[in-house]
Amino acid sequence: MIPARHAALFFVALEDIAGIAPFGGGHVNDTFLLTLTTGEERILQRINPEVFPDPALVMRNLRLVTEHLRTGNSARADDAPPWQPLALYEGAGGDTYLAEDGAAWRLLNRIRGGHPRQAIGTAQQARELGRALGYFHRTLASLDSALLADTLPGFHVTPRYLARYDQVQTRTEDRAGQESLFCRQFIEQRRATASLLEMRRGELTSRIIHGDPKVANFLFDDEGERVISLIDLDTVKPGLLLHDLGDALRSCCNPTGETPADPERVFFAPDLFAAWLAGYRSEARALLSGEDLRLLIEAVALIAFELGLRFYTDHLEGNRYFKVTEPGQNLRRALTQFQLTRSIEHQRDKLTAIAATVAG
Ligand code: GN1
Ligand code: MG
Repeated sequence: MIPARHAALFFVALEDIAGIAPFGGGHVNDTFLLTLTTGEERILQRINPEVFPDPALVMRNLRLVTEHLRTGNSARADDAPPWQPLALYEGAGGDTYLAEDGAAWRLLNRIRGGHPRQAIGTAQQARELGRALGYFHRTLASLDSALLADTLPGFHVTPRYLARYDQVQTRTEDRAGQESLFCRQFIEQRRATASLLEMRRGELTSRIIHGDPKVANFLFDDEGERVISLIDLDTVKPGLLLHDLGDALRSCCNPTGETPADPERVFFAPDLFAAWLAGYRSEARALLSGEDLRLLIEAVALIAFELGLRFYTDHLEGNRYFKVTEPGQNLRRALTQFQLTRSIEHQRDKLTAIAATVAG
């Protein structure tokens, strides 16, 4: 991998650079904050080729999507703050990325006054997250999904992750210990549910989805209450709306975040669920079908389970996919998602009743 400073020179002149520093908490790509001598800030990013085998396709999707979000003319609700779209900068020869040894480097705007959160705590914030994803879906519903490539084939196909887990767990030694035992039992008990969304795919709504609408990818304004942007568009591609709703809700309704001090205490908050769903429906009511709504709770539990399975498999494989900063981190991330799955399962009836009321 070339140094970030070297990549930056594809986009800006050396004398215009005041500093470059690692930035953000992404698990997959390498991200840097580039500060110019004018004081302006940009986001410099290297797309991880181990995860995205064809970064050129990622960049093509990104160009189409950012352009559509900028010009798609989709009004936000009257009381919503202006949406701040992501934008790409051109580099040498007008290209939007530097190809380097299978990877791609790109330069994006830093959203002014935008602040990420790792978790949220109030119903108002949950409602804002729901509204923002609803706005995003509604705006991209007018972009022809056939124009977008599938940059990560099989991304939310849970049985595929299960098959990978099955391969890995037979040949790893690192599966002793209480926590690992818990994970293995947890996975076995839910094996049969893994194909739920795949089996029903034909009956569910397909649209352009974000693919990774976790809390940390929404930017809040300076006061921390209103969402002004949605970042990390690498996984935007055609998919099931329920993939996005499942992922957004498993993240939004977990007030302890993805790396709590004690995974045992993780729970799924019904009040945040109700607020999120009301916010989403205020922007995108027409997109969801009755069948989508009927499977909503199962989808949230499934995406939480899927992410736990991905983290645990990566732990067994030696953390090759998700970056870690300390040993055992992917195991703890897995325990967190499994605990969350269990909390959703325990509250199934209550959550179903909430969904029926909000959607009714
Ligand atoms: C990964 O790279 P990052 O942190 O934006 C992952 C998502 C997970 C998320 C969990 C391409 O996203 O699927 O839900 O971590 N992205 C990819 O934090 O695998
Ligand atoms: Mg991501």
